[in-house]
Amino acid sequence: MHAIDEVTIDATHAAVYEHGWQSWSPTTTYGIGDRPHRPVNERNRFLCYRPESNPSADVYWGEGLLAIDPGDGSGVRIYAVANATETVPSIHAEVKGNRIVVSSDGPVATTLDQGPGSLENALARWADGFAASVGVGEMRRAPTIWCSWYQYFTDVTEADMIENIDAIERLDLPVDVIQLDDGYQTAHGDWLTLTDRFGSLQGIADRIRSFGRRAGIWVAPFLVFPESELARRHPQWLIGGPDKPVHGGHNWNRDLFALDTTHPEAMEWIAEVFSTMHGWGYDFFKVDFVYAAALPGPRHQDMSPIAAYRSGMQQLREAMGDSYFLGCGAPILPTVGLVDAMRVSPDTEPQYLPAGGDLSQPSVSAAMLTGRGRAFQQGRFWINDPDDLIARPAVEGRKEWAEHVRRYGGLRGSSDRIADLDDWGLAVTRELLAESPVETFVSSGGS
Ligand code: 9PG
Repeated sequence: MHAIDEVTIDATHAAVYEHGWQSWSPTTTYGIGDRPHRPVNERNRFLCYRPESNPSADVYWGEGLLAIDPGDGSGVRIYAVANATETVPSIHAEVKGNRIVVSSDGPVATTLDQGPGSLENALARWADGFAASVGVGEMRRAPTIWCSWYQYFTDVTEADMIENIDAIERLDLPVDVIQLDDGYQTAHGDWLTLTDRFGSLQGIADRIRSFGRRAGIWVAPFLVFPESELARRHPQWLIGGPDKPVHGGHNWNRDLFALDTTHPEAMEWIAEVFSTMHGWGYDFFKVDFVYAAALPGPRHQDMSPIAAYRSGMQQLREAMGDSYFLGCGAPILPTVGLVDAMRVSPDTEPQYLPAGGDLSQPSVSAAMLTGRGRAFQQGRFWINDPDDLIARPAVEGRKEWAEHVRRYGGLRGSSDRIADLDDWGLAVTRELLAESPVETFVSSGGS
C-alpha cells in the first residue's frame, strides 16, 4: 500500500463511497464513523467479495473505485483504476480526525469533480469517461424475462418450466424471454448432461419459441464441481490443477475448481456448450459465477488473472452469436464493454434480511442497498439488472422490492410461479414487465 492522497474533511457532512469487487459485493456510501459492510465468514468472503482481499472494518476499502465527498463543498474526489484490463488495485481510505488518508496497492487515477449535484452525479460523470475509454458500444435494450430461480431454486423440473410457459401464454404476460436457471445440469462443468428432472433442453426451447417468445438459459461456465466428468477427465483444464481447489469445502459442501480460460481445449469445450445451446434456440444467456475465471493461480498460459478472465468472456460472446449476454457474479470494472447487461447487486430472496446480517447475502434489503449503489452504471457500462421482481404473497417486503425494480430495473424480470401470484402480484408483474428501460437513472448533469 502506498499513500496517494490526504483530504481534509468536514466530518459531519463528509461521505465515502466504496465499490465492491463483483455483482454480489456490497457497494454503498457511508457517513464518517459508519461501519462498512464486511463478510461475516470465510465462505461469504470467497463467494461474494474479492477473495484476495481481507479488509478490516476500520478502513473504507474499494476495489478499483472509491470516492470521497469531503462535505465542505470543495468537490468530490474519485480514485479509480484507469483501465481494468490487467489489474484492479484495492483502494483504502482511513479516517484520522478531520483528515482521510487514501492509499492503494497499484496505480490509481485521481479526479477532482466540482460539477453539479451529489457524489452520485460525480460517479455518473466518472462512469461516462470510463465507458468511453473502454469503448462501450451502444446499449442494447434488455428483453423482459421470466426466470425459474427465485421460486424453484435447484429443484426446478421440466414440468415446472412447461407449467409457467403455458401460464405466461394463457395470461398473455409481456415476457420476451423465458429463462431456465440453475438445476438442469448434473454438475457444474457438465452443462450438456441433464438431471432426471429434464428430458430435453431443445424441447423446452421449442415450446417457448412456438409461442413466439425467446428461450434463455443460465450457465456458470467457469466454475467446476469436483464430481463432474469435466474435472475427472480433464484435470489439466483447471486453474492450479486437480490438487488445488480454488476454494476448499465452503460452499455446497465440496471443493470448488475454476476453469482455466487460457487453456485452448477448455475454451473449445465451453464454446461448444454455448454454440450447442444457441443451436437449440437459446439466445439469452445468464452467465454466472464468472469471477471464478479471475481467481489467482497457475494457468496454462502466462497471463494476468484479469486478462485471462476477459479473454474467456470474449470467447463466450463469440460462441453465443448475437444472443443477449447477461453477466452475474462478475467482477464489475473488468467486465465493462464485454456484456449487454449486468447483475449489479446480491440476489433478492423472499426474506427481507440477509443471513447472518451479511449484506452480500440473498435478501430484499441487500439487493436494494447495492442496486442503489450502482444505479449510475445503468446506460453507461451496460443495462443494470437489479434482480428479478418477486411479487407473490410469501415475499417479505414485496411492495418495497417492486418499487426498487420499477425504479432501478434496466432489465426487468419476473421469478414467481405464475400460479402463486395474487391479483396484486399479477398486476405489478404485468405492469413492470411492459418494458425494460435503456435510459440512465442517474444524471451526469446534476440532481
Ligand atoms: C443459481 C443462482 C441464481 C442467482 C445468481 C446466483 O452461495 N452463494 O453465495 C451464492 C451467491 C449467489 C447465488 C448463489 C449462491 O446466486 O445470482 O440469480 O442464478 O446463482 O445458483
